[in-house]
Amino acid sequence: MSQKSGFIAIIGKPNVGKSTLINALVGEKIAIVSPKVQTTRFRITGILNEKDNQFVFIDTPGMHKPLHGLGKSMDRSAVDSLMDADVVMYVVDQKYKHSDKEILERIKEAGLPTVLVINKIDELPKKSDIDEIIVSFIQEHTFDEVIPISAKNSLHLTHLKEALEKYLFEGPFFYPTDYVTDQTDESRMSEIIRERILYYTEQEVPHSVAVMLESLKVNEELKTLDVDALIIVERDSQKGILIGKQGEKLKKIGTEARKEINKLFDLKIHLTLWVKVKKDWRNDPNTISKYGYGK
Ligand SMILES: Nc1nc2c(ncn2[C@@H]2O[C@H](COP(=O)(O)OP(=O)(O)O)[C@@H](O)[C@H]2O)c(=O)[nH]1
Ligand SMILES: [Mg+2]
Repeated sequence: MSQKSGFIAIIGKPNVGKSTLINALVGEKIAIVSPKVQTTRFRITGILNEKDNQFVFIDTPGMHKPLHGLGKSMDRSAVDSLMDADVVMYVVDQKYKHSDKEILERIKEAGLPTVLVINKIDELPKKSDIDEIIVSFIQEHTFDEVIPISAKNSLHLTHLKEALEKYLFEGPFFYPTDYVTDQTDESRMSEIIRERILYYTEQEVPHSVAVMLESLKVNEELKTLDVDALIIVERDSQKGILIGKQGEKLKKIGTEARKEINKLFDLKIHLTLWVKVKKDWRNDPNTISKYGYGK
């Protein structure tokens, strides 16, 4: 049998479960997940090798109407992913709405085969609820396949992979078979820290936060990796919220992030978090790209 591979763009509105899906497909945390919108800020690839197939999934920030510079760069990265893709998964978690129209038109313009993925079916009590969602979409748009799944419970993912396999191309693999992502370890670590921040903060704080690793040093004596991470917020008040009473919150964020990183990379890190205020960084193109979100 010959090798087949392809790029699969995961497109959809914020919060439909795109990042949960890429993690479930690859079987490892590639992209962070949260109930808050705009969790994913840049395009992330997740690589799955199975038999003679290499699936390169591209997770994207959700398509939405951008309000600031960071939002614009996020929206662009979703559109760009269409240009690289061989097939698109359009992920939804509810019936067709007018706001789906614009996104579906962009996909149509790209001329790519499109699989409609109905996610979160674990939350739907009746099979007829799934059917209603399917009908609402196929009345409005032509899809090549329709697959209901639950990314959270890994339900029907085999079915989904079989559907996608048809759109892979014969040829050599794009990535070595031991790669799960093209993100750097540093990027994955700072994302895990950001995920913990999203978990423990509310309202405007999650959207105002950026995380950057300042230094990584191997401590030969203790056989640990010493990591300094800088958390950037937009206002003094946000810095206060993040640190919490007597540093309680920041400590919790640090402890949980460290555990998660230790587990994921199978190493012992010693993590120190710093918080800095940089006013209005989300509208500063230089800062956006410096923090790894732009091009
Ligand atoms: N019940 C249920 N929740 C899900 C499922 N997939 C994702 N979620 C939840 O939906 C929220 C958004 O998920 P995320 O993957 O960050 O969405 P994204 O913005 O599209 O990347 C999180 O709270 C997930 O736990 C699913 O299959 N079932
Ligand atoms: Mg996401």
